[in-house]
Amino acid sequence: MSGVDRGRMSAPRSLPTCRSCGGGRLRPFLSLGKTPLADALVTEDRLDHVDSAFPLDVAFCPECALVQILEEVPAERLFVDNYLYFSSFSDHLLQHAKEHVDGLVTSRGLGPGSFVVELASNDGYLLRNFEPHGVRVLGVDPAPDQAAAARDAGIPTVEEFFGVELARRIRAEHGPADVIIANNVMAHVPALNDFVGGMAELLADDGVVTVENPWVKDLVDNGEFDTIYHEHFCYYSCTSVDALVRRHGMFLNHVEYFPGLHGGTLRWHIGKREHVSAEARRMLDLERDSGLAGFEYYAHFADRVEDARTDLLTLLDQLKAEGASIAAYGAAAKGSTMLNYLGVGTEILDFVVDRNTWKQGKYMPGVHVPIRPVEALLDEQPDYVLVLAWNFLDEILAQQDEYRRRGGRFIRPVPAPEVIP
Ligand code: JHZ
Ligand code: ZN
Repeated sequence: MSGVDRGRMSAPRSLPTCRSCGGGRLRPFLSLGKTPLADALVTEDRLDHVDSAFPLDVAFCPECALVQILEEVPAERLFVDNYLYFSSFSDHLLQHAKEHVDGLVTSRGLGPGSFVVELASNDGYLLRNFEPHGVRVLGVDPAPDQAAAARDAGIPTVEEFFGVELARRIRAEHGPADVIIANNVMAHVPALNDFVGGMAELLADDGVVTVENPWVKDLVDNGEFDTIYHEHFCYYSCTSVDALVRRHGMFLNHVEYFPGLHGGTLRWHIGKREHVSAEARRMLDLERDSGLAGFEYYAHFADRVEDARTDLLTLLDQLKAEGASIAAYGAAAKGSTMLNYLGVGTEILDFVVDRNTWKQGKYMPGVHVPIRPVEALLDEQPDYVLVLAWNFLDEILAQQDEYRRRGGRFIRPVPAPEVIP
């Protein structure tokens, strides 16, 4: 396979300090070698270039329990230059966002006098749900195409990275926020304390911050190693979030769990006044009892990831040996980690399909598998489809009745390789 400058293991180097607590005792537990940037899809004219690859090593902080990667690729390169993720391409996610907004409007009594800020507001997929309620909203997102799409949809959007300085400017212009929403962004932040400090700066004294992110417990328990990539600097638990927000005078007051979202997502409710719910207490206790605040919890993860790689490669090789044709579904960031870590390219996969029109016509980073519209599944009828976006498996299966009726089969890679019956 060509197309990526890959060194299996990264060179030994001095370890950085923890992104949250600043502790100096990070303990690495997994190396995925060097991988290209997961959302840096390759255009046709760049196919004969070598894609830059960066070490992808994961470590645990014994002082605050935060799991984090060691490499820091500049955020501009990740989210301004190479970012084609648009939230609006999943019906499941759109529904989840709508329910989130409806819940907030009811529980917080939001209306025309309220002010809501969303960090990483993407194409406005979530904030647009406030419109019927007359709530004043502001999106913040540094990704240019997504911010433009949101503005086109009528959502005022600040096209900048969020931190204390921007929080002060927003507060000076609009007043304090009654609600701050940060979904799938806290993992993407290199300067974590500046980001959370900004939340504290902007939030009204009686306001609430809701933060959603995949749960590191599910990542480890279900072997979701492909959700590790350079955009994701951190992998959270209630324990690490509690420590983080307390440092900024806020409290983790409540927790909700969505097992079916992105492989297992938590929604943390954070406020300036401490009133910890029984559910938040229960989750913190559960994490303590399961051991995820100790290194031992992660110590054998690398072996399990290596086994998962072997199992999936064995299955794909066996199907190819039988003469089967194989495509993939989802030009997702996690798909890039999966294919590059496995070293699977066009010798195994004919193409990847994706609904996101921005991704179609481009190629997966490193392995250079072409990305086509979803209709290619019916046009070509490959024997098998490897579901790289396994987090949307149910939604994808529901759409692909016809492909399956004609004999096509889906392969789920995570938690263990499985051909869907
Ligand atoms: P998707 C994203 O990760 C981006 P990714 C981000 N880095 C993050 O943190 C996590 O989510 C949480 C397509 N698709 O969202 C759309 C279809 O084609 O799982 C996407 O390109 N048809 C912010 O990129 C891809 O699949 C469909 O029916 O790993 C899914 O990517 C559906 C539902 C999706 O994750
Ligand atoms: Zn720490």
